[in-house]
Amino acid sequence: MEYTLLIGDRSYSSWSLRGWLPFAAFDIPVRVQSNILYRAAFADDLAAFAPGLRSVPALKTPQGGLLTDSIAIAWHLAEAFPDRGLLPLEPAQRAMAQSLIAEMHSGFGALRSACPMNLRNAWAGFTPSAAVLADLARIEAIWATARDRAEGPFLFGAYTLADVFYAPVAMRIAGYGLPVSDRAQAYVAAHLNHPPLRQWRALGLSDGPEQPTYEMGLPRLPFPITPPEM
Ligand SMILES: N[C@@H](CCC(=O)N[C@@H](CS)C(=O)NCC(=O)O)C(=O)O
Repeated sequence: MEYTLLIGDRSYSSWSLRGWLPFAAFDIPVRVQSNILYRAAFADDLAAFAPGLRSVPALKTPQGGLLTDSIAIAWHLAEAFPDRGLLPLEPAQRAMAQSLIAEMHSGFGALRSACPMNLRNAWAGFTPSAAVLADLARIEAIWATARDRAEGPFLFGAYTLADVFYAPVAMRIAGYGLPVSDRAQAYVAAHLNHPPLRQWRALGLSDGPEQPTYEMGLPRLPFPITPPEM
């Protein structure tokens, strides 16, 4: 028995990315079932995975459990694999990581709605609203607090679930050219260089057609992942 994870289009589904990254980053075996958002059959595919399911990601555990939300998947895996570093061990750092994850999961609505994650291409000329800038200011502040003690490129030095939850934020900053400090840009670059993230992006390019709903009506730029993908 193994985990089975249901996801949406890798290029667009930021919550699916948060569901999948822990498996790739912490070397936990998983069988992935991918789906295409907004197709007529999407609801049927969700129902076939679990009756009444309304969104991705969703995870079936080897013990027959069902988790229907990215944060539940994160907490489950942190409990199930306590020795793999999914959360910092030091109690104050661990509490901060849990808080950062929860704040991401429940917040930053202005950034999320104005800048949908799109890993197919970047956009030129995006002008962030005051609300988006306020979200970015808060994100920069909490990243800086975490990174003050970090020895390594990620929020708590080594990669943890906190980075999993902010990976799509980093992709938005990269893809929309959002204005952040050099320090925050260095953290964004750590995500752009993270092999699981690069693998996810590469797989997403052949997931399905471009989704018109993510068209921003702005000039397109190549997505800023360099050097060339694996
Ligand atoms: N709070 C949920 C959000 C999941 C979510 O909104 N997923 C989107 C894709 S990124 C979805 O499945 N949408 C289905 C739809 O809009 O029909 C989580 O953290 O897992």
